[in-house]
Amino acid sequence: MEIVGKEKPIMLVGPTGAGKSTLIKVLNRLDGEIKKTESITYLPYAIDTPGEMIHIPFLYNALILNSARASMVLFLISAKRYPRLPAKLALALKVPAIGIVSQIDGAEEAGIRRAKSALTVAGLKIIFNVSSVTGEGIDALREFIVSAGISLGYSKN
Ligand SMILES: Nc1nc2c(ncn2[C@@H]2O[C@H](COP(=O)(O)OP(=O)(O)OP(=O)(O)O)[C@@H](O)[C@H]2O)c(=O)[nH]1
Ligand SMILES: [Mg+2]
Repeated sequence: MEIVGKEKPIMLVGPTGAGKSTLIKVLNRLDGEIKKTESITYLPYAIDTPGEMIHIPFLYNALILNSARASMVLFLISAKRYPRLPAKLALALKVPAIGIVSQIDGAEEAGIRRAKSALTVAGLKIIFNVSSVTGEGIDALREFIVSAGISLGYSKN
């Protein structure tokens, strides 16, 4: 598989278990085992971050500074957990950010609404609903990223 994309990659942030590492694989049509992300990880096609970047306020500064190395930040909140993000955090970033309500498969409507509301509080205006398991919403998200001029590391076939 050819890895394309020479420009800055996307960066994923959000609480532990929101499905960031899984979504990176799915967006890029990659297989492989997913382990808990322990530190900021620079992949050729994305910057993966550990949930701790959101859980530990001491790390917000590192998050904001590192966002400058990305072309776009994806904020993930699971529809299946009680989400919480710092108010207006997305507005402090150096690059555009979008919200992702993740894990919508089998989630209740109320969970999806709650996650969306948490993303709105964090300052996100464009929000996608996705499931990395069923693939729902993934094509629309991929199209949005590519139409913003950002390459993903997947082959077209
Ligand atoms: N049902 C469902 N489960 C998912 C989905 N995406 C990820 N998961 C599961 O959720 C768990 C956490 O996924 P990860 O991708 O490791 O989450 P993460 O956000 O990278 O977590 P950290 O690395 O700890 O910050 C794994 O067991 C995944 O299989 C989804 O769309 N639907
Ligand atoms: Mg991870």
